[in-house]
Amino acid sequence: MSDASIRPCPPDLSVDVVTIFPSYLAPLRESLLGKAIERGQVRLAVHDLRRWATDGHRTVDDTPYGGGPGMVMLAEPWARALDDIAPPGEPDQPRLILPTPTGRPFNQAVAVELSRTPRLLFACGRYEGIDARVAEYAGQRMVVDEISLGDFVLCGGEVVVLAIMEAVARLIPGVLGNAASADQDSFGDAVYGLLEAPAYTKPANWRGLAVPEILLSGHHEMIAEWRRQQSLERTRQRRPDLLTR
Ligand code: J9N
Repeated sequence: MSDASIRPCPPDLSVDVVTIFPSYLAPLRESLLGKAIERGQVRLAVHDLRRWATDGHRTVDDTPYGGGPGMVMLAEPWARALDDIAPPGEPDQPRLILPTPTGRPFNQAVAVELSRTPRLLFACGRYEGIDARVAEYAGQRMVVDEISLGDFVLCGGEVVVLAIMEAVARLIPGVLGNAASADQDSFGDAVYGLLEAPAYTKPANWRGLAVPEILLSGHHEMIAEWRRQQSLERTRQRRPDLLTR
């Protein structure tokens, strides 16, 4: 058998991140995702957008047409980055994730969807966003997904990538210590159904605060019923929107 036929297994998930702050993404190599990268189960490449700048000053932004505050990221460095990472005409194009406060809201269903996508390419915008033609250009050959982490404003997409990748990584079978796929369903229930009941551990009395008696009783049926009650009450108080859906 020739050496050429001996090759490592391809990763389950391949992730590219383009940013002007590559060190901001260092936490991606920690913890469970870091271990998956070390095992070769996940491939991660973080790229500095300035590598694809076209001038000596490594400029990646300019003033907005139509006026207004702040700067808009130039289309050309982004297009060069996309063309290098995912050359046009090549099969198996990644899904392009664009973090933006104007995107579709991120939630557990989106995390599940992304965990089943073999190749993700995150484009971290800063300032007042990326020239809108970049999404149009990428859309000519890849699925473009503009995603919001919630109704608040961040300075850039880097923290969004950290959050999305943590949510996605724990759903990849074998990335989590225990059976990730089994966990997926119960966590799905917790997120889409009701909020979880409060949790307690030893000691039963701590600084004058007691664990609810029922949890010490050993009556599994009644405990389940109590938890259900707590879930309902919490959800009614904190997330009534979950009950009307
Ligand atoms: N949900 C969300 C995303 C953002 C971003 S992405 C790039 C700049 C700001 N803020 N809030």
